[in-house]
Amino acid sequence: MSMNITLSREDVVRLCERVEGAQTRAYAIPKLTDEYPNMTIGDGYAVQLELRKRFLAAGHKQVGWKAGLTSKAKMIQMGVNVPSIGFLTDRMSRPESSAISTFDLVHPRVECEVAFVMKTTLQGPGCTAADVLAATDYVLPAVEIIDSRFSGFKFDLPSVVADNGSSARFVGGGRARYAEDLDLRTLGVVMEKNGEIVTMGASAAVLGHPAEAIAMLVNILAELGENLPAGSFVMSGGITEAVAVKPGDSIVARFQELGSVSMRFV
Ligand code: 0L1
Ligand code: MG
Repeated sequence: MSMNITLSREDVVRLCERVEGAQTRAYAIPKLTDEYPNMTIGDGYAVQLELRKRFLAAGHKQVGWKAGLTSKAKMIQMGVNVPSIGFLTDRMSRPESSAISTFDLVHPRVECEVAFVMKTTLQGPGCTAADVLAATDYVLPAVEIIDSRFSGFKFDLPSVVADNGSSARFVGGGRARYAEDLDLRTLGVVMEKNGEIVTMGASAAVLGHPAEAIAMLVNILAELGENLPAGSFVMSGGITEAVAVKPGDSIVARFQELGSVSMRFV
């Protein structure tokens, strides 16, 4: 992946302000490459870094990271072929079984993910799934509520990365388990919307093993000059495609061995 930055500092700040406005005031914007067709993935991460700095300066606390676009189903659904990463803050977290407002979201969709909590810091490059498992404290089931801010879901990788990988909200829950007590590759998951099964899959859909997605995330962080600190909460990416939600919908994600995570939208 090329982390080459072609945008000027002024353009990075301009695009960051555009994305920040769309995220905090919940409106759709055209994909950034309409105006900057030569934007690279590195440019996307430069905008994302600027956004992270602004949120942290405003008092948000970073709690971890998310890997995105890590399953074939997601890549096909979104028409991209490389995974992405984004940061997670305390403001995005919602309790299990809570009512989640859609008023401050653009087009929310939900994904079932395995989340990892790290006990030791990981540093790439060259991080492997085995390194990830050795550094993991425990895993737990999670639902990510993604919210691409781009009109008509028209986007490409540089735009998605700049928009922090569509990160919006997340809910961790169920039962925390030690990774060594599970076969993390073959965990089944079923998502129900309003009592009906809408999608299902197995965790191997995420790059063959969810720990592979965390290793990829650590290696992307290394390219950005960062590590994955101990204590981080990290989501490994949707096992199935994302499902749209609207006010009135209730979601239950049932994970084999890990219990379930539920929420409703208002
Ligand atoms: O969490 C993710 O898989 C990132 C998805 C980015 C694109 C989208 O909005 O679906
Ligand atoms: Mg996701």
